[in-house]
Amino acid sequence: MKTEMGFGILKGVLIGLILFITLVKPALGSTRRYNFEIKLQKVNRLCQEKSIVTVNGQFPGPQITAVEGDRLIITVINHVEYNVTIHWHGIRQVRSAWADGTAYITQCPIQTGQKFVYDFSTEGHTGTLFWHAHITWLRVTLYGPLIILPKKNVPYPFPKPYGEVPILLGEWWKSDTEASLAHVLHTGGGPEVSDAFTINGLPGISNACSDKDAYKLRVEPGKTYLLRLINGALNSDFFFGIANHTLTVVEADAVYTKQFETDIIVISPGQTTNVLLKTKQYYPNASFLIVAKPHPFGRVEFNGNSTAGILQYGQPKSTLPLLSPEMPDYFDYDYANNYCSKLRSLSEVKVAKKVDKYYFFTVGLGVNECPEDQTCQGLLGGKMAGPINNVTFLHPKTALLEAHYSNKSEGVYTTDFPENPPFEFNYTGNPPSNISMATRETRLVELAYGTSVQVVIQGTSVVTPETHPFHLHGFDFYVVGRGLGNFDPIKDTPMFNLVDPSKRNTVNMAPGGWVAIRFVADNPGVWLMHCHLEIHSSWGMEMAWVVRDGERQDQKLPPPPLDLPKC
Ligand SMILES: *[C@@H]1O[C@H](CO)[C@@H](O)[C@H](O)[C@H]1NC(C)=O
Ligand SMILES: *[C@@H]1O[C@H](CO)[C@@H](O)[C@H](O)[C@H]1NC(C)=O
Ligand SMILES: *[C@@H]1O[C@H](CO)[C@@H](O)[C@H](O)[C@H]1NC(C)=O
Ligand SMILES: *[C@@H]1O[C@H](CO)[C@@H](O)[C@H](O)[C@H]1NC(C)=O
Ligand SMILES: *[C@@H]1O[C@H](CO)[C@@H](O)[C@H](O)[C@H]1NC(C)=O
Ligand SMILES: *[C@@H]1O[C@H](CO)[C@@H](O)[C@H](O)[C@H]1NC(C)=O
Ligand SMILES: *[C@@H]1O[C@H](CO)[C@@H](O)[C@H](O)[C@H]1NC(C)=O
Ligand SMILES: [Cu+2]
Repeated sequence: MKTEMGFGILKGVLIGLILFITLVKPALGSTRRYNFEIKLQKVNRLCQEKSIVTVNGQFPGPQITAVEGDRLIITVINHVEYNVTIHWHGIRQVRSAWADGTAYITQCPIQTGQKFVYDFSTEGHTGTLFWHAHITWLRVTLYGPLIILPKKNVPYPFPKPYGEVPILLGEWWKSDTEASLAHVLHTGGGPEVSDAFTINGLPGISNACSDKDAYKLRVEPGKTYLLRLINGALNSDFFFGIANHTLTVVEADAVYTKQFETDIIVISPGQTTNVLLKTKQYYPNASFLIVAKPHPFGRVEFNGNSTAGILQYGQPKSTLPLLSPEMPDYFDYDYANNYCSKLRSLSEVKVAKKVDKYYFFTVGLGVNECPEDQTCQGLLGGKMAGPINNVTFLHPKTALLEAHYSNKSEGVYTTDFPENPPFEFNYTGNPPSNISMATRETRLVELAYGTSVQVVIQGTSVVTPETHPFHLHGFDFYVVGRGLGNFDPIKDTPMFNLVDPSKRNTVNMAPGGWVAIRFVADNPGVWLMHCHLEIHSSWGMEMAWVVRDGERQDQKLPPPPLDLPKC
């Protein structure tokens, strides 16, 4: 009797213990390994065969899929003549800054014949992200989805979709983008443009040589699909819509949003957006175009041609009429700005009310000096530039993170990046205003661990007002405010949304507008912040934050991996 009771108690304790362990112990993710062989591959687009740089011969590149908490170990082996790094866009790399993949910021590039193992955790992320090359313009073909599914038994905040589909928007260039970049940086003039935009690597029906050139999404009636949109284009924002279908936005940059319906979404380079697509209850007697229409970052005609795929119910019937969605005008910045204003976090969030450091960054076009032995094609006889507070970023010859870690910053970088522009002017007044030569230097901001930071990014109309999708490495930030014209701290600060602002890694502003972001610098490392329009970042529209170690052991940057490439 007594022993039986003893056993009963023991059993109870055991069950309790097991329950305790399963409930309290964080579920350890599994380890997923991928091999990325960087190699050339011949592909046919726009009626032309071209050799492109790919991962494993695939274009777009392979999808990485993980469950939140999984550890990813990705071995990148470089078989091409170019230097390569791969960035895991949107992964915060908490205490794993060495794996961020930003050339000359967190690592020296992986040179021809070398390999490097990226090793990082997906803890704290769910949703749609992507990976891409982070050196020169190689990301034109080196990009692919990075999908992180919720942990087991954690549902989406919407009914489980019938299907999930990645939709990558990109560019197709007939010319060699590396040569084109070298040329534009040498002459200092304006950039060339791509020949077509793409959906999942395909230029679409309006640019097609054959049936195979357009992306087709085959769907069943009466179902809900989750479309995972990724803007991997070098230099274009997009409007995106599907004829006769309304989309429900549920996530942006791998953070759930308050859901809202829209016919057309707006997506900038570096951004991702998840939408639900409800298909019709019947097989409609039509095919529907899936359209990505470019939305230029400046008020000049770039490549204005949309790309279109097809949403197809059941089996294709060649006689079906093709329906087009109604798209905003090419230059409709109001539509884009209103769309961005609608994004809100799903639930209430705790934005730091206390700000330790305020920064005001003017971003826009400018000019760098022309070397003496050369004539340049930019304004004032100089080279076109993209200064932030009159400083254009100069990539160092060695990795900043290594210099920081080994206390050897001298001669590599300084920590006096200006907190404000050199002087006040009417930033968004009638252009051209205040054009002057900007410097080209490696200046950073150094932050103590845990600093609460606010940055107002003020677009200027110097030369001409343009949009700038700003991406921050190492952190997500809250978009607490946005507006048109000049930021006014007295008038605008009280209007900030500290209740349910969207949290993301890339934010865009209207031409001649501003955005205010907040983040807490609780991740040690060196983190690039830059415009995700490749031409602007190549023109130096970049800066970096050095975040020092905290006091505690788990607030310190671990030593570099042994196989970290050397410069
Ligand atoms: C598509 O939308 C147009 C315009 O609203 C409408 O006339 C047409 O009937 C719709 N077609 C289908 C198949 O839903
Ligand atoms: C749009 O496409 C047409 C046909 O392919 C092409 O001739 C034209 O140059 C393209 N427009 C732009 C702005 O690239
Ligand atoms: C860099 O300096 C800090 C503070 O003086 C020191 O704790 C650390 O060990 C140094 N790191 C290296 C790699 O020398
Ligand atoms: C700045 O320029 C704009 C456009 O010319 C003008 O509307 C605005 O009044 C100016 N603001 C100030 C403070 O001068
Ligand atoms: C820029 O604006 C400031 C303030 O309005 C003015 O003092 C300065 O002369 C301007 N510089 C140029 C190059 O226009
Ligand atoms: C920007 O920097 C350059 C070089 O130091 C300087 O000549 C110029 O006056 C600066 N421009 C402004 C607007 O401060
Ligand atoms: C590749 O990177 C190394 C190390 O930074 C550098 O010395 C070399 O010039 C680079 N090669 C090219 C083609 O850019
Ligand atoms: Cu920009």
